Amino acid sequence: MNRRDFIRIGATSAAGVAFLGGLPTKWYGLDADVLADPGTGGDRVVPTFCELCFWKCGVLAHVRDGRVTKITGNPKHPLSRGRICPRGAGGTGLLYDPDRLQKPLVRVGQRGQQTFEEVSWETALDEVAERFERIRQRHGASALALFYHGYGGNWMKHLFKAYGSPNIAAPSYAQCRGPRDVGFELTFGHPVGSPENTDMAHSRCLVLLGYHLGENMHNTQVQDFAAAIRSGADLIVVDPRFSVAASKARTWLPIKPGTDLALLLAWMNVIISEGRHDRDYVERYTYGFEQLREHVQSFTPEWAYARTGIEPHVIRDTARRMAAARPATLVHPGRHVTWYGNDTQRTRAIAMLNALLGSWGRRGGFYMPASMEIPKYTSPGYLPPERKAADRPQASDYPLGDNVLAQGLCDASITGLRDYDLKGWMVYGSNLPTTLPDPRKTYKAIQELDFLVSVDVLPSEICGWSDVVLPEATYLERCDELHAPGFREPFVAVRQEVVPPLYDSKPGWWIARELGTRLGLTAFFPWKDSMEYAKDRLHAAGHACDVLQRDGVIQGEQQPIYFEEGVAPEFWTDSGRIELYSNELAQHGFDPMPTWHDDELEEPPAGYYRLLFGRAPTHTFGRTTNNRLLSEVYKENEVWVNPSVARRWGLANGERVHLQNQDGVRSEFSAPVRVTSRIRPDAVFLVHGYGRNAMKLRFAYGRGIDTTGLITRYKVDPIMGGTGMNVNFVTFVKAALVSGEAAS
Ligand SMILES: Nc1nc2c(c(=O)[nH]1)N[C@H]1C(S)=C(S)[C@@H](COP(=O)(O)OP(=O)(O)OC[C@H]3O[C@@H](n4cnc5c(=O)[nH]c(N)nc54)[C@H](O)[C@@H]3O)O[C@H]1N2
Ligand SMILES: Nc1nc2c(c(=O)[nH]1)N[C@H]1C(S)=C(S)[C@@H](COP(=O)(O)OP(=O)(O)OC[C@H]3O[C@@H](n4cnc5c(=O)[nH]c(N)nc54)[C@H](O)[C@@H]3O)O[C@H]1N2
Ligand code: SF4
Ligand SMILES: [Mo]
Repeated sequence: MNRRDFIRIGATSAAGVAFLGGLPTKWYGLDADVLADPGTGGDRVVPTFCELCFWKCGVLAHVRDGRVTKITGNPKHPLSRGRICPRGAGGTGLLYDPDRLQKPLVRVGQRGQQTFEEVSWETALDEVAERFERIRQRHGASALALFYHGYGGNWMKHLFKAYGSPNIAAPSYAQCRGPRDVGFELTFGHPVGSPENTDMAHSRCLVLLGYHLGENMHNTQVQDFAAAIRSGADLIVVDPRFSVAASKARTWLPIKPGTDLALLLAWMNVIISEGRHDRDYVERYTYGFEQLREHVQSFTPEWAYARTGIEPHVIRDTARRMAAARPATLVHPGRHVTWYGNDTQRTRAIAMLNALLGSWGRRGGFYMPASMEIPKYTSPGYLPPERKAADRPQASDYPLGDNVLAQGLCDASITGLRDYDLKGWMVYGSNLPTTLPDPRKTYKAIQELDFLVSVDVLPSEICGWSDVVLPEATYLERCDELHAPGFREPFVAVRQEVVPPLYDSKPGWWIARELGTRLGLTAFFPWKDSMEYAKDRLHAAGHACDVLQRDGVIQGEQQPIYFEEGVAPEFWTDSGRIELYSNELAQHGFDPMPTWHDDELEEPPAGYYRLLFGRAPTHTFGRTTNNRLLSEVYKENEVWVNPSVARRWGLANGERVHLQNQDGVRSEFSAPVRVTSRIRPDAVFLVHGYGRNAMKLRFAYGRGIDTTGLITRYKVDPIMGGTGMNVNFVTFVKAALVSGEAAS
């Protein structure tokens, strides 16, 4: 396979978009048969799982002469089924990235100046352990925080729990999917999880609100989406932007940004007032239907039209189509849902709409995941931490936030904002300056820290600000914790070393164990290496390790996954039923049923446009922007601008602009304008992950615009503490007018 082949997998052009015909829309449907596998040709093939994003697809890494030459999908692995997305195929671009961290680094200049000295692992680990101990002695273990993302983070979590810190946070909660899982738990007593328990392949009607599959490339989701389209599912896509998914839809609803809740309420109004809900299901399983019926009475399609811009007859028509296909109708819960600060209520409305359609637990709706029982490794129990997490102003804030809030830990590192200050951070696989909203605050917090250590594979922004940088081996060079999630079919998968670590990089488990030993936590790390650890767990479950190592995955027996197959309908809510009305929310002073509040949505000031962002199919935000292989296809983001707006500003297609937000913050770098009627005139759109300013990322540096820098405002979800980030407005500054900007 040559360097360009991998991007063609499944690519065809969009069809059936009469009113916007001719717009190029690349579609990665992940069809298995487009690219014939040329075979192993004598290569050594090692099964493992991917880490280019967090879906954890099973892959087969082909090795020749000690080099990984090719990565393909593992046909035996349920999350890939033999296919992978373009990013996964480009994993060698990370393994052989010439900018990789090679040796442990200790800062020599001022923080943020990005000047370091290479040291031995002994020196680096001693330094980290000593600094941690110093902080613990002065302020307690709770003064240390861990931020993490990615599967190797499990080792660091174990280390921090053993050390006794409660301050462990992943931005993939409060900056990503937290509100959705809380909204679904409040309703069904069950989160959606990852992989999502959506039965999309069998849906006869599929509704996507912003969830932009085809650009968002979570493998199995995209495959199931393609399957639904192939089998003629009625697809309704709600997005202010004509996304790739919208290009596949029978109906695209170009909603006014931030008004999805109004649309959802109107859909419920139509379905209930026309008696189209699943009466039997609602009667048997739900709590509060009468209250809901009354509640949605005033939310008519005419009422919603004034908010959403979607015409009443379209709202009625789409509601009727959803009802006609029930229970095989799936209103997808989405994933990155921290948008406007009312996100738990919006996703709860999605959950409730599904409940009215009877789709939870039903084929074509939501299946009930099954998982393989793999006992935990027996190590000493963690002692409860001395203090609560530092992430909230008061313990009673965000009462339903069941994870630690990353932005809250950042605040707690700024003197005087919390009742105790954090003094040291470890950051594993998370690039906080491009991830947490309002990076001005992130930098302030970092400057106030006594100590910051990062564990990374590339010299990202966070590394540039660290005191010690520990170079981790990439996923192709290390073994990790076993993966046995809830899914359609139970399975357990292994990540194993494909090639030995390059340079002086080390796997996360080793780093955690070495630090643990230095911190007096040897009892928590009794295993020799992660393979021994994995074998121990597998044996306890009665599985053979050699089979797992050979195949990459062991499948369990297929179990029933729908109510109609005999799965007992169980809802872990207070009432034991699906809660359309939530007493729990009412007790905490929140709306027991989602309600629209006209005053909550701010309008853009004159001359400003709402800043929206999303994904590109060949990149995982900033994680891959330095990957030369993946950047062959897409090396810089563009500012999507509606033609009417471009005309008003005299912007030509391809002309470079900076964006400047409502607080006067201007993007450090510029990006080309893409004039397109695929975006509403009240918003602009960018792919997130560009505009990197870490100097040692020699490829990504300075390409495109960083969305996070422009997100100086965010709206916190009062229910669970997620940070709604779609609340910033930007205007254009032509690059030609910015002094010092070279024309390019
Ligand atoms: N403005 C804005 N902010 C966002 C989003 C957005 O769309 N716009 N999206 C949000 C979402 S959905 C999420 S999930 C979060 C994610 O944000 P983060 O938690 O920051 O996750 P990543 O961006 O994946 O983290 C990338 C870091 O991990 C490093 N890395 C990559 N592979 C490895 C590895 O194997 N080991 C180690 N140790 N490090 C590795 C990379 O070099 C990089 O420094 O961001 C959120 N923040
Ligand atoms: N290729 C690729 N795939 C990925 C990732 C990646 O980085 N790259 N990241 C993974 C991760 S961590 C996550 S969480 C998911 C995120 O993937 P999603 O959950 O699909 O993404 P979001 O970033 O929330 O949504 C972006 C879409 O929402 C639309 N949108 C913005 N505002 C509104 C609004 O008010 N209403 C509606 N209806 N739509 C709106 C945008 O136009 C855009 O199309 O993707 C995953 N998959
Ligand atoms: S969806 Fe793509 S990048 Fe993510 S794990 Fe799967 S192959 Fe890797
Ligand atoms: Mo995410």
